[in-house]
Amino acid sequence: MLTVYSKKHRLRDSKGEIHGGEIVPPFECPRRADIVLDRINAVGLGEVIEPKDYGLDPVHAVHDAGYVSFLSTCWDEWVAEGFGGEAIATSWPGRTMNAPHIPRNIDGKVGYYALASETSISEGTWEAALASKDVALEATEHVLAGNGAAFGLCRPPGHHAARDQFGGYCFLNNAAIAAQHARAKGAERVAILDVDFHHGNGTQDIFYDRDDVFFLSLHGDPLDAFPYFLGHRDEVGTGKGAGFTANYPMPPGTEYSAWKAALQDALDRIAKAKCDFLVVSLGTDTFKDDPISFFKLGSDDFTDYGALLAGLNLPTVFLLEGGYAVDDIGVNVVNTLTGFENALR
Ligand code: OKP
Ligand code: ZN
Repeated sequence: MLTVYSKKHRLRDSKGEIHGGEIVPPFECPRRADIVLDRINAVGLGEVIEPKDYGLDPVHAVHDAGYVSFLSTCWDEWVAEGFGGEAIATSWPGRTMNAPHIPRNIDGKVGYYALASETSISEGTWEAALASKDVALEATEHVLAGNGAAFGLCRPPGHHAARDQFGGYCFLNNAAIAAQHARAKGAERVAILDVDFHHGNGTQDIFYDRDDVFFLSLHGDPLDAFPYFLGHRDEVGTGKGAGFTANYPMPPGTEYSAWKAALQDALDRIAKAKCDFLVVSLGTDTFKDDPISFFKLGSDDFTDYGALLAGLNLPTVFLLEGGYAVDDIGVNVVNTLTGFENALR
């Protein structure tokens, strides 16, 4: 399987993350991508290529123009304001504020466009986010060209990024950008299957009212896990999108047998919905030793479900999302990809 990779991911190297009341070294760190790339090369998964620059049109196809402009200038505005450290949101338009106006002050703007405060915007974040969406688009192009499957080694991840909000380590929604690009290039109905431990609230937000992109997510119950406010079973889409969102929240301690049953239900639904293209939001934070998650998958389980995904027999783009047991992330990601490939043989 082809891998698309950009070393520009390193430009996303924030100093700290707010976690458990302290600022700690970010879980979402450059070493994650290094370990995945090392494993790809160690097993000889296939060629590794760099992406082209696809510009901003595919970004504007799913994100708000004001949000994109904010991301592109945030760091410079933060520095110009005389702030040090990194841009961290401290005030939001909370539930009792309608936010009819977007603040002029950068501190206010960061709050307006943030959905959580753990994720700081640091120097180079925008450039890395741009490279990450190019990785997703290049992998998508490769699959659209008839090559079966490809892996986009995206970093930073994307699935928490909504039409006009960042957070959960995500800035541009790589999976949404890829799915929309596949639609623009002729796919009739795209399925986005999100197997990351966390609910893909951003992807759900972007496609909630649409029937041409079917979003399905298996994740930790939002009553117990980030992103806390979205991902419940009764969120099924709206308008003509009703029935084209499916959520599978699962409790702390969920083992592979229960997770696999949810996956099989999701795969049945994708097959019945006549989808002709698949984007997999591939997070391996379902792993038993993940430091911020609570599912119990073992490394062999990734191989097993990779094979199940191949059963859909669809053109498939895998895009990296989360996975914070860094020493194991390479094995777990590549097990999914080789499980998929070996099942096709
Ligand atoms: C990103 B992805 C920190 C709670 C917030 C954010 C998790 C973001 C996960 N105490 N954690 O879905 O892997
Ligand atoms: Zn995650």
